[in-house]
Amino acid sequence: MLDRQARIEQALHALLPAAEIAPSRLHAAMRYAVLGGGKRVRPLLAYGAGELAGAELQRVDRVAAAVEMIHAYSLVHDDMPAMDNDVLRRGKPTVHIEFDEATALLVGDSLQSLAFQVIAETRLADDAQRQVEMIGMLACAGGSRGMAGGQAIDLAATGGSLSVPELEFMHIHKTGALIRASVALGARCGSALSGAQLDSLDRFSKFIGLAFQVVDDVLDADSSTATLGKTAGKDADNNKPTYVSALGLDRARELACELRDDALRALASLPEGGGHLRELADFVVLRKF
Ligand code: GRG
Repeated sequence: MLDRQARIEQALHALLPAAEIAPSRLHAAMRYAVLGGGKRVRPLLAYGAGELAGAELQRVDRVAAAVEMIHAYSLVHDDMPAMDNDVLRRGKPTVHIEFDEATALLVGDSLQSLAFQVIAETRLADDAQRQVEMIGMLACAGGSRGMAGGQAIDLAATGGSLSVPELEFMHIHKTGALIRASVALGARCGSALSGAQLDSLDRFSKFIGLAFQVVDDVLDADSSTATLGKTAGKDADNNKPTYVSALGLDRARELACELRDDALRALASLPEGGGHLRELADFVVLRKF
């Protein structure tokens, strides 16, 4: 993990425009939003899936950077006053606090565009048609049928209550879609996996995406701001429906472990039993921040 986290840091550093290049303030803010923070879960998943597919690491660097850029953009916009209105992210002031709201909007816009540039401008798959499909997959994952749609459902649900299936539907989109795309894109940088194995990977990523969100809800209820590097307890303060409000803390913790076990079962038919993705499944469920 440390090796891959260092690798993605380096790739992001190289792919983001230098702060000295005009418009400097926007470029500085993009680098502030992306570099030197975060667990890099989505890139780690892309590297894990790429490894199973026999992908060249330089190719996976690009999809790992692209999914992290989309993720970072979503955090910047989510933190803005019109959405979650938060002042702390990854242990430092949010982008609209450190810079200003207009810059934060542009940071998100620019990171989203850059993500697509990064996966479109060099060869990432042996077959050009496959690369076009990969670009389409990322577009779907980030859009109204994916992450942005999930965020819209989340905003509409605030202050009300959701059943567990409704919560699941929201999170499959809001958090799950990008996690699923991270695995799918990493795997498509190589060509060693069969269609059935790609389907198994997809099942893995759906379970792990949901597990990720259940744990996120548990940590928000059960951890401190200092440990999380973002404001803790916000879900309850904002009256947001979560797995903890629907199931209670203990059952939510159990559910996360059940989803991890489902995810591990989905890996059974893959080379090395899923390799590093097995360890990442544990990391997602056992993480403390
Ligand atoms: C603004 C279009 C748009 C979407 C926002 C992802 C998201 C949708 C909002 C973030 C709010 C949130 C707390 C979502 C729950 C799960 C999640 C994405 C947590 C943060 O991801 P981590 O834990 O963060 O991977 P780091 O900082 O480690 O990268």
